[in-house]
Amino acid sequence: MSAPEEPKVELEPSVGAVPAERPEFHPYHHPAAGWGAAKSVTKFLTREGEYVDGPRAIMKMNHENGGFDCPGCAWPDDVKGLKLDLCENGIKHVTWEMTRKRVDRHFFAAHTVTELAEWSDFALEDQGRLTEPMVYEAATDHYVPISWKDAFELVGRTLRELPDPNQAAYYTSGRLGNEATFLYQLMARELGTNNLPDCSNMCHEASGRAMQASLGTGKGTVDLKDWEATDALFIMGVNAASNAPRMLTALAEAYKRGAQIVHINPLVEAAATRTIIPHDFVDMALNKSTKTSTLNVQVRIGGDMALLRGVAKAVLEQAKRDPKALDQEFVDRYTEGFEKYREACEATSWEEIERQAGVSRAEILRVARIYGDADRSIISWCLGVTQHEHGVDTVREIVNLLLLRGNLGREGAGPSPVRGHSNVQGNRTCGIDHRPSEEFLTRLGEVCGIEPPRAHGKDTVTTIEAMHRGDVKVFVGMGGNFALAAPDTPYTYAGLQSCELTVHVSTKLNRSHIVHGRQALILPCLGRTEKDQQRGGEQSTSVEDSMSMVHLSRGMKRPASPHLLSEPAIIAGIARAALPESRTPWEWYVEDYDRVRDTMAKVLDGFEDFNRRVRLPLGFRIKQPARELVFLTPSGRAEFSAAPLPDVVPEPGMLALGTMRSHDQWNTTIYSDNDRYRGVKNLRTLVFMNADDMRERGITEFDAVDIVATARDGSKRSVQGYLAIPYDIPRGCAAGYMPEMNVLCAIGDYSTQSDQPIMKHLKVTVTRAL
Ligand SMILES: Nc1nc2c(c(=O)[nH]1)N[C@H]1C(S)=C(S)[C@@H](COP(=O)(O)OP(=O)(O)OC[C@H]3O[C@@H](n4cnc5c(=O)[nH]c(N)nc54)[C@H](O)[C@@H]3O)O[C@H]1N2
Ligand SMILES: Nc1nc2c(c(=O)[nH]1)N[C@H]1C(S)=C(S)[C@@H](COP(=O)(O)OP(=O)(O)OC[C@H]3O[C@@H](n4cnc5c(=O)[nH]c(N)nc54)[C@H](O)[C@@H]3O)O[C@H]1N2
Ligand SMILES: [Mo]
Repeated sequence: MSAPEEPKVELEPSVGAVPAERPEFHPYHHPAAGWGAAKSVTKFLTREGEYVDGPRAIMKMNHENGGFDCPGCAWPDDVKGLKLDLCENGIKHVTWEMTRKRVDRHFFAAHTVTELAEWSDFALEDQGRLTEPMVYEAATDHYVPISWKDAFELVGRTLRELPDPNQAAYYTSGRLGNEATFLYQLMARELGTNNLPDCSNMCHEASGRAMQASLGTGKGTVDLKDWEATDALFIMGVNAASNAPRMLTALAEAYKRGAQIVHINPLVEAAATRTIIPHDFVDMALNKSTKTSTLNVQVRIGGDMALLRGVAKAVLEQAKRDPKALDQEFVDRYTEGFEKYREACEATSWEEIERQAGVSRAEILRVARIYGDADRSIISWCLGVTQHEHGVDTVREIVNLLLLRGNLGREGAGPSPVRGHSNVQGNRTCGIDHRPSEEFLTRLGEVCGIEPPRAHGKDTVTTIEAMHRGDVKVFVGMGGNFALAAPDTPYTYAGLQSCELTVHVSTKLNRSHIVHGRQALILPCLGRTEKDQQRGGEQSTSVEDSMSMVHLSRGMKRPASPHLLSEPAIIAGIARAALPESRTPWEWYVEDYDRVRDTMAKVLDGFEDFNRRVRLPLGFRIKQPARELVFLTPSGRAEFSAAPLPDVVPEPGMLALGTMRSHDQWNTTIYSDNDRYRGVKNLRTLVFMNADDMRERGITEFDAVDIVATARDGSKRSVQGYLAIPYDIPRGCAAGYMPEMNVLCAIGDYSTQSDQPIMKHLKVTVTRAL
């Protein structure tokens, strides 16, 4: 192998990590977004040296006809089009990708991998954008340059030599565009495996499975127009001001129009108070805030299902006096299993509901009254609902409640999950699924002329377990940061390290490059903000948002390095090397992504006439049969579920701990050690606790504590020296940050319903550090 020539890129010295400062905690009393956000953005842009390019690029973001889709969250673009619907965190994500810093071959020559292993995650990503393919050289413990051709050949050869194609796993993080996604799953299936673990396995798997079972579709049924028409919004388990900031606009507009907005969350997050609408310049100038909540209910961690059951019980009790409380006609006509559900509600006592929800009957009745008074209701949720043992049952309970009053298939009503990564929903739509349907595989096989494997593949957790058994030897990460995002950090590290080959397609240096297999490759790709020039001209890729809108995204910046390849080109390169005899026209597809879309249109439901419709000004919406009251369930009707309530109350002395994001992070990417809306500065190794729980344990503010988590199998995992912060959180509950706390999540503690790691309900003890 000969080392390729060095690419010429603009280099800037790195500023290094932000210096450690004294931790601070001052409860936040300002509205969400507004000037606090503007100030934070300015600071961030200045630090990243993006003063000029940043704002100009941002003007191109999320815009009708051109521009790129925000690589941040999956909240839909404003349907009114050209409004400046930006958010602080979207700006950070874009700027993060467009940084002028570069991590080049000189950087890798200057540091061994062992040395880099000592660096913080912040420091690794802060080196800037990757510039050329690198391969790990064991003899020197350095990453050294490798040509694309040799890199593809290394992956191809290793894959060809595997005795069983199921010994490779192909991970996806939700940023991949639809076209790359389609090629990626095609490659895996042509190679003979359905091992397609993805970030969804840790995120909204429960939502998909629950809605599939209840409604025959894995997706929500509402769009932004419904949000604008609804009478009552129920927002469960989402920190919207940080993680879906553009939802703030929808909440403020709903409030102004007199809609009810109920937040159900153990914490009163910033989105549950008031906001200054970020794009409303008059409001900004006048510092005028709008409320974003009419009721906050601080449910116990894991108590949502009990709370929903209580609301349903109240609706059913009310219906005995007032038949209008129930939409009996809808129930009779469109649903199945109502009587059993009614019995389940009646059989669940108020005492049990109160105990499990951690909310009084009186407060539950207030929620029920709001729900009962509203003609049209939307229930929206995110990880606070899904990352639990009983995540599927809880999402099904959400649907149960909606069905009782016919809140489905009409304007302003329905279930509305808030997805995570900008294209995580599109990834699933376009075939990233370790449990693909027979129907999909048959169509894929027919259209693409391959023989897809039928056996289900591995998800995130089972991939890690298989690495330990030696059953998965090659790991390909298409984006993401598997080492840190997955549960049980040391166990995941050991799994990756036992691989024969780890390959990461990435934009920036991260932990997953440092915790590597016997052989390892870093393959740098174009980001979403960058021009993607192929033989057929400049290319666009399509993405799907939380509300099933598919539209095009086109980068406009010069690539961070001339040696970067697009994700489709990298997949095609690997595929050709691994499948030299393949009849799939890999290179031809990459020349013009319209060709990929033409094939996708034949394989995927709802993608007919894809190339034309995706070019419509706002793209197109994938049809949701459930919205038309067509239910692709075994009974052909929407199915009530009558699951018993789980027991979520911690044993005496224990706390239920939820891991979550701070305001200043993107999953495993940490922008700073601050969490502005929760009033925290310069601190991530913390645990939020109820003041009474602290007192009971003799702990005061900023005391160092040890946290020990007990897994189902009785094994224990711990962190030491975390600082305790008294916070407005129900008794028996605690919270702290991922990914630091992933060391506390046992690999075996995943939901028996969704296979999702239980990241929001760890059983822990917290004691003062000695
Ligand atoms: N800026 C930014 N945006 C992001 C991300 C990011 O890291 N940074 N990540 C993206 C991704 S991949 C995802 S999936 C989403 C995640 O978006 P969120 O779901 O908001 O993510 P978390 O930070 O885990 O916050 C969980 C929320 O649920 C609450 N909660 C915890 N336990 C419970 C419970 O038992 N019941 C209820 N009702 N609430 C509970 C917590 O208090 C918190 O408000 O955001 C996406 N957007
Ligand atoms: N304890 C705990 N753990 C969790 C969670 C939790 O709430 N608690 N949440 C889970 C959830 S919801 C999710 S979604 C996962 C997130 O898991 P991942 O999606 O695996 O992690 P990210 O941190 O989003 O990935 C960041 C990396 O993506 C790469 N990247 C960024 N942009 C691009 C691009 O355009 N192309 C490519 N190829 N690479 C790019 C960069 O190299 C960056 O380092 O974490 C999960 N882990
Ligand atoms: Mo996610």
